Amino acid sequence: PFLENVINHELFKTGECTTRFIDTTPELFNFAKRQDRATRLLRFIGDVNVNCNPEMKGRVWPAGAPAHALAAPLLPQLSVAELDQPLAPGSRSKLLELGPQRFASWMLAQPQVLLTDTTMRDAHQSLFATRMRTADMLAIAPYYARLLPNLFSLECWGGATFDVAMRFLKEDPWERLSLLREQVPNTLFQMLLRSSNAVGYTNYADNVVRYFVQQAAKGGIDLFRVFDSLNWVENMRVAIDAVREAGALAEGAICYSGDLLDPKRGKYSLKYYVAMAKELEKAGANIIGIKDMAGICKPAAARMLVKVLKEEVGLPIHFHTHDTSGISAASVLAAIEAGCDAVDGAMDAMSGLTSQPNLGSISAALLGSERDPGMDRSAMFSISQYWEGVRRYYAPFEAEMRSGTSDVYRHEMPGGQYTNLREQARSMGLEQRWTDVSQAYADVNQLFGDIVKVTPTSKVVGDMALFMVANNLTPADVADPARQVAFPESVVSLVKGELGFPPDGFPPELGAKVLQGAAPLVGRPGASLPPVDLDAALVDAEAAVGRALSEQELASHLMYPKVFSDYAAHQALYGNVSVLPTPVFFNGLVDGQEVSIEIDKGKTLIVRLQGSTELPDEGERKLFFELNGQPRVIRIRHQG
Ligand code: 3PY
Ligand code: ZN
Repeated sequence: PFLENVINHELFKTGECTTRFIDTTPELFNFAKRQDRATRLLRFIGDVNVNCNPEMKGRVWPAGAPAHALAAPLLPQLSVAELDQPLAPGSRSKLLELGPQRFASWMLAQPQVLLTDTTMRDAHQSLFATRMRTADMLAIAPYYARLLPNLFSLECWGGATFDVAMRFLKEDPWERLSLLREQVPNTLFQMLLRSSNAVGYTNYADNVVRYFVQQAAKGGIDLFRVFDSLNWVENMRVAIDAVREAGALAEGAICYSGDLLDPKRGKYSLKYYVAMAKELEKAGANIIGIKDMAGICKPAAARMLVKVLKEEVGLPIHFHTHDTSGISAASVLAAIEAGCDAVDGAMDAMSGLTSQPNLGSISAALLGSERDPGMDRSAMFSISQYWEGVRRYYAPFEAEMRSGTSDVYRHEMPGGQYTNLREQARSMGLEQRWTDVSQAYADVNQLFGDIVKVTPTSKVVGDMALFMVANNLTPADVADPARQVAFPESVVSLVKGELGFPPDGFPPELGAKVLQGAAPLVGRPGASLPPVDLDAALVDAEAAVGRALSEQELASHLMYPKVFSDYAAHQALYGNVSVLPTPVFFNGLVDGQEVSIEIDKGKTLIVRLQGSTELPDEGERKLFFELNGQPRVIRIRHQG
């Protein structure tokens, strides 16, 4: 601190100070007192109590579910001795033994269907806006490792979780990955990667995508589900190559669109899907994923698609869907009957609605069949009971959706987008016009030429739909060449080709109207983006956050520079808030409440809030805590 004061002193900076500088400048000895970890956490809790966690503003707890009265989620009953037992080898052990190629052959040779649990990624992304915190995953992780060693994979990273962890939960996605990895060394970890958009919404330079994949593989990801938001394989190659180079499993995913059973939707035909699967196989994929992000792959379509893909490509097939319609388990079972090698689902309490279908019920339904996954169903149920408790913590983030909706076949919104778009509509005062918004979404899809809708293209379709409803524009108005329309920026970017192009391009009339004479890009966007100078980016990022950064943190900066520096500033002020129990993180403490917080292995703080001054005293409130039995007063400025 002394040296810092010297270097930062105005006189020192002018270079005109003499040897008497230290003697005549007493303020050099004024050291800003660095607050210890406990004090910083108390400050955070105090801030939440006085000013509310910004994440909770405008959110309400359902009646009868007060945040502070929630019981802790129930962990499965295992003794310490049982938890100390050596772990049975699992799918990851198999991958390490065989390597990716032979592992894919091993998958093909399994008579039983292999199961992926999406609870820690897609399920909460789709049910409660991706808000699940690391602490809630970490507590159950050792039980997965012990109780379900024959699970195929845990989808626990990527997609929207990367951004949301830093932006809203103020935690480090890399730390989440490494802590989970420590607890679950035997099961494959799976992530969702948006090809050239990595875990963002924009096209990154090729070397940034490569760098991100390298870091993710080093950090513990074994299986990368790679997709492109326009199903353009050309745009997926850099990511697939990087995954292969890292020695991980590359799952090349086909985003299911249209309706195989509807002759009027001829664009997304069996021929289309087979051609794409073959391209992915040639591009180096180890597994073919069918990614039904909206949950519109009907049972007969799933059966037909899996059967044909199994005949036409030599790779294992992995089916993913969403239960928005309420009947997606039928599609999963049909896919399994047709020979699908692996399928996704979520644990009971985190399944259904816009999430994945119910893994426990799928397992039960297969009992006695030759595809029986052989899961310990009572273990699955005990893990699900834990998730039931966790889900209550996040009640204010859940959408007002109580049943499946067949309307999904009309609007085709991805499960992960549905609740978000509904909330966006609400925040724009359009909650009463949800039917108009979802109809506009379907109309925009047609205006754009019936495109694949998945992050990030789905976001553009959503932006345009909201724009049309807010401005009372009909599809005919938008298409009318004589009518001026100030298209949202994301639409201009899409039509320009900044996310790539659909195989048949965008409709030329739309291009002419949106681009107004500007030329679209030629080729894939990554080909014309110059590589990022990673050394220079590190210097910039370190300057922005004022400390040295790890390689992983550089990857965070490359994905989301502003989100990352805001997160780093929060961390500098409050420390690592991911150690707080979820109810405390979101809601603070009530008077008399006591919690224990493990800030490090074996180092636990016992925090009790005794009370606080009611009225802001000169703009501040005082909170009286007890920290490990010692009184502590924290003053928090009231933000009004
Ligand atoms: C994501 O990209 O986050 C998705 O879940 C797409 O379905
Ligand atoms: Zn999904």
